[in-house]
Amino acid sequence: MTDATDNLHVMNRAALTKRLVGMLTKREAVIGGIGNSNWDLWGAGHRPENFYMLGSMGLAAPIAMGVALAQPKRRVFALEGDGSLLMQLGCLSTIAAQAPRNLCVIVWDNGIYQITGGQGTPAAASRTDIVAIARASGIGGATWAADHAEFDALVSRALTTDGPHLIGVKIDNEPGRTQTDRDPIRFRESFMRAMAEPV
Ligand SMILES: Cc1ncc(C[n+]2csc(CCOP(=O)(O)OP(=O)(O)O)c2C)c(N)n1
Repeated sequence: MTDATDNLHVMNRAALTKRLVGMLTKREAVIGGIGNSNWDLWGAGHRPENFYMLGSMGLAAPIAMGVALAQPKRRVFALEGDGSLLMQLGCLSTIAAQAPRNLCVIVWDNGIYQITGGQGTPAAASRTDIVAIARASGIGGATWAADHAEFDALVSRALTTDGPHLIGVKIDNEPGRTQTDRDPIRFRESFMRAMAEPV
C-alpha cells in the first residue's frame, strides 16, 4: 500500500483504463466521469455495463455508489478526474458511511482541469493529497498506485475483497484519445438493460 505521493510513477489514463477493462470478466459496472475519464473508457471498447457521465463533474463516484448499493453482487468501478472529485468531495464521506463492499473509485490525478484548458487543480504539485482525504473521510483502504504492477494488484484486490476501495493514480497530461458518442439516452437505456442481467 502506497502512502505518500513521493515516488509515484506518472502513468497514462488510456493505458490503465485498457488494463482495468481487460481484467473485468463478470459484467462489472464501470462509470466514467465527464470528459477524458469516459472518453478513454469508450476508447477501451464499449461494454453495455459502462455508463458515461457526459455533462457534470463529480458524479461518477456518486452514481457508482448508487449502483453498488442497489446491486451488491456486482463489482462497480468509478473513474473520476481529480478536479471532478474535488468538486464533489462530500461523496467520499457518504461512501465511507454507506460502505458498499463492492465499490472501487479510481481517481486519475493529472493535477489539471485538462479538458477546459489545463488550469491547475489544488491537487497539483501534491499540495492536496486526494488519497489522504479519502482515508480521512473514512475509506481506510484508499491508496496510491505507485506503478503498473501495483495498479493491477489493487484492481485485483477490488475485484476480490471487501471495500469500499479507492485507488489514486498520478497520470500524465495526454488528452483522451477518442470521444464518446454524445447519446445519453442510448447509454442510459443500454446500461439499465445491462444492469438487469444477473452477475
Ligand atoms: C459542475 C461543472 N462545472 C464545470 C464544468 C466544466 N468542466 C467540464 S470538464 C472540467 C474539468 C475536469 O477536470 P478533471 O476532472 O480533473 O478531468 P481532466 O479534464 O483533467 O481529465 C470542467 C471545469 C462542468 N462540466 N460541470
